[in-house]
Amino acid sequence: MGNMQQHPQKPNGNGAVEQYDAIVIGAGVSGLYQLYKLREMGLSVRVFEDAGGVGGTWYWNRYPGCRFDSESETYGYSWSEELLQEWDWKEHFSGQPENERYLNFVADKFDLRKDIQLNSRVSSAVYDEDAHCWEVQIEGGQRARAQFLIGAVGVLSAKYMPPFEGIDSFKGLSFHTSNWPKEKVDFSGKRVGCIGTGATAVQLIPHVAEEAGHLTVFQRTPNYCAPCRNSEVSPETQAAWKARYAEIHKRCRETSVGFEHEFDPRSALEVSEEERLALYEKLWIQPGFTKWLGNFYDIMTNRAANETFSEFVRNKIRERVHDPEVVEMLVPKDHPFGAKRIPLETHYYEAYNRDNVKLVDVRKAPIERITPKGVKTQDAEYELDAIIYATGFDVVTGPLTQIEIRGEGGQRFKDKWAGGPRTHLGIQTAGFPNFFIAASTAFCNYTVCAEMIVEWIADCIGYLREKKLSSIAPTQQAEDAWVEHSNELASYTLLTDTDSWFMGANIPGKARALLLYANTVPEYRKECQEAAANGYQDFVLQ
Ligand code: N01
Repeated sequence: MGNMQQHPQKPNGNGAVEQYDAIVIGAGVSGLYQLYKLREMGLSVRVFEDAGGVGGTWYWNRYPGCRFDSESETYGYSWSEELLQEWDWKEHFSGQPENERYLNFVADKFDLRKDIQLNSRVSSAVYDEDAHCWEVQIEGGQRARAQFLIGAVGVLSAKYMPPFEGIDSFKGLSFHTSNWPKEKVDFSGKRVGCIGTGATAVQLIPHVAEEAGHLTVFQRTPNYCAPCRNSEVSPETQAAWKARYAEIHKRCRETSVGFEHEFDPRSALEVSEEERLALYEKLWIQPGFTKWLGNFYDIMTNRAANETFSEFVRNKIRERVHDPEVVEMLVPKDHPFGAKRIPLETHYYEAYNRDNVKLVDVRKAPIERITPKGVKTQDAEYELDAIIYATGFDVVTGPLTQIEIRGEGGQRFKDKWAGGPRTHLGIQTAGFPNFFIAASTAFCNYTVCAEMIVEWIADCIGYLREKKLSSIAPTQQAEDAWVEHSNELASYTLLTDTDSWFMGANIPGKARALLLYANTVPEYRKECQEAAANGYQDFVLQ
């Protein structure tokens, strides 16, 4: 797994301030490509990465069953034909170990490690208005300066731990899924509790159920989980992908959400019930997000249309779980299908047919505290040897607001974003010149949009250098207009009236705002391209 020796070592903190053209925070999917792009343009670049290895999400989330929900051939980078031809995906929905290997392979192939400093958490970044550059401080005291600062910290990287009383008093083992140990955790014979039933828990639960002596799942809200239908990639399929990668990527750039799937342009309500059900059955047996993203377009915009599919999925769940009481606990009734992220599952519902698995409704009887012995809800105490917190993330805003970022006039990024993300194009924010956010916040197959954003940033930096300009930041008007436009688009969907991490509603006290951009990928790309093609009119250039 990669050669740690090739990474620059962290200095002890007393040395001189290092100087680079660009500093990238994070060596995940976006950060690695951003480094490659900027270095290709001749910039000196330093990546600071908190983790002990590259990979971002695929470094931290090592829990059993972790895999991506995108088809492998569409999730991998599209920007190097050589890479596409050299890398073989083993599974249609590739698992964490393979994804981490892939990103390490990329780091080695493109000799990226020499510019990535691991175990280096950025604690602050302060803009120097006179010099038009950023000064970054690493925990431990090291300092570095660069004209350009790129936050490639991902959207799902700041873990959320509910503030249960007594967490530290638990005598057994505790894990958060996004900070899972590298060594295999042995649950055999143990009494394990899992708090949460989001996409992460849905992947993990069947594996832990098989291994543990007993598993108690603490569920607050059931989800509409759809079958992943993962399988191994045959040599023939591999060869076929390699022959048509250009076509696959072109398709992903043209569809609404960056997958090969595309919504059906018909309304669910304009066809006969027979025709509707026939499509639902056809979608159901296909792998991946087809059931969501290949469905009638208005299941995401019209409650009545949505209900036809929501009920179809509820019935699919009812068919798979034996105990009628458990079934009713697992069937979602409080939100429409797709208004929360759909978890893809393999044997998830069957886990609840096992004798060693118990589902506990913590909406009815909430968790009161963690005790030395286990989990205490309002009506019982569950004695456990291990607790797994599959409790999610402080999404989109968390990864950036936990860094002390200060822009023009010393203004704090954290204060600016207290009411929700404020950007132009999702990439820059007014008052923070030369600071770019290289993370995809669109509803999109992650890599597809991330690549587009990384390239936009690289082109923008290229433009500044060519024109001998020292800084760029969006105008306040452009930012206000973008926020308004994003909110308007969101209001046309069913996303805004459901509590989910999409709305920041998973974190008590977090401002309610749609954290993702609800436009189609082609429209979003067009908006970004136009912003550059018109000479960055919506930006202040100095
Ligand atoms: O997090 P979540 P996640 N008491 O926020 C529960 C991506 N992902 O890590 O729903 C009791 O969805 C909470 O309950 P509720 C994907 O985008 C991708 O599962 O708020 N329970 C919920 O059940 C995904 O959407 C892949 O009522 C509490 C759970 O914890 C995103 O990551 C794979 C609680 C948190 O679910 C996040 O998924 C996996 C409390 N106090 C994940 N607080 C891939 O495909 C929270 N919960 C790559």
